[in-house]
Amino acid sequence: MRTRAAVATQAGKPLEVMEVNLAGPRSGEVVVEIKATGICHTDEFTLSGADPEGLFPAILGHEGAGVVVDVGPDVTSLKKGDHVIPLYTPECRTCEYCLNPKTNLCQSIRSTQGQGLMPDGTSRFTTLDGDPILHYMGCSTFANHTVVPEIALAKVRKDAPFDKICYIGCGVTTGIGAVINTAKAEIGSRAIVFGLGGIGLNVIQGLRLAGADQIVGVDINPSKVEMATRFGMTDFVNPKEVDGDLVAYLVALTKGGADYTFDATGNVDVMRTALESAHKGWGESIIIGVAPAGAEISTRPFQLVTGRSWRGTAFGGARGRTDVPQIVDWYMDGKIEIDPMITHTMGLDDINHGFDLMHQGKSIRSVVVY
Ligand code: NAD
Ligand code: DAO
Ligand code: ZN
Repeated sequence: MRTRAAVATQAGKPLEVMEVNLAGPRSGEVVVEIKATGICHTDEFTLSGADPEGLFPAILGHEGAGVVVDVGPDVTSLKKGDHVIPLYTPECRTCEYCLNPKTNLCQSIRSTQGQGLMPDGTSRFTTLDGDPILHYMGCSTFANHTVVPEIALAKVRKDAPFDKICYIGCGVTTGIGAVINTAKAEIGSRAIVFGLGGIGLNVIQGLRLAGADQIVGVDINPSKVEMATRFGMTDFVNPKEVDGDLVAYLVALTKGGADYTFDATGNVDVMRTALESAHKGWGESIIIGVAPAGAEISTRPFQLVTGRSWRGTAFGGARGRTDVPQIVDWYMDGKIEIDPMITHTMGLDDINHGFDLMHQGKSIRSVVVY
């Protein structure tokens, strides 16, 4: 079939909206009509050329929601008409990783996904001239129709709006999951969240959901304060306005350091501040941000000797087919909010404007509606 897609032809160039060919599903694959997709910082990271694993030409996008329109042989858990959210972290439920409760990093299709290919090692997308176009993170939601392995699709309820629940495909789950699954924050915790963008705001609402007593937000952009306060931030710190040592300031503000700190900036200097502002003896610092290629983190080992620990999380530690439908329920039941974070909506033809808004720091999430 033919479909419309925004193609990343090369690093550093705007996406090109064009018609492409999409081949039918092979064994274990599903064709999804994407109804809406968020534009995430990680798409920008890859498009900019900063992602060492970025491949071109490719159809980016990994934060979508849509409807199953066709299934290939051997697909058993999905049928035409099902509503789904594609998962860049699949859940096969049979690999060594899926069987270990300590991780959500299913590895069953990891190598081909990383090469921009379906599990059989080929791509379903080609240009109208027949040249291959690569998939991205197993999702490619910047296409109106895409092919996704069955194990990388969460089936969700049909009354949930696509233009909001697409955000659960990355930002919402990553932020809330970092609190619930990775930190397992307890009621009454004190926490510090560095970076109040699309991920950090969801860490904040995750902390509110978990019953944290103090939620300190740290950002160099004070325009983030209003939204973060709405989602549960109790204290705001702009590092540019702190005289002296930021760690000492944050430790004093949290009465000895935070039980949990979260980096949602991707800046390695911020990651160090986050680790060192965690409480002596038990504070945990969770890295969510993806740092530039080749960047390294450092601290004095004595920070760890004295009981702080450094951890990381991908997709909020969520097992997508199991956890994502539950997060959609939380949204539909009013337990979490999404709507205020969708600050801009546009058609596929205007997708590059969504990237511009992100560069300018004017959006939390832009959503493309097909
Ligand atoms: P964003 O650009 O919307 O937000 C980043 C925020 O950090 C902004 O508000 C910015 O002002 C703030 N910031 C920048 N430098 C700062 C500094 N020195 N001190 C304090 N605040 C600072 O980005 P986002 O979409 O929220 O993504 C955040 C990070 O999370 C990115 O690195 C992204 O790639 C990563 N991410 C990780 C996962 C995962 O599974 N681990 C998933 C999605 C995104
Ligand atoms: O299993 O080796 C692996 C990689 C899993 C990918 C996890 C990616 C999480 C961070 C990227 C940001 C996603 C938007
Ligand atoms: Zn698995």
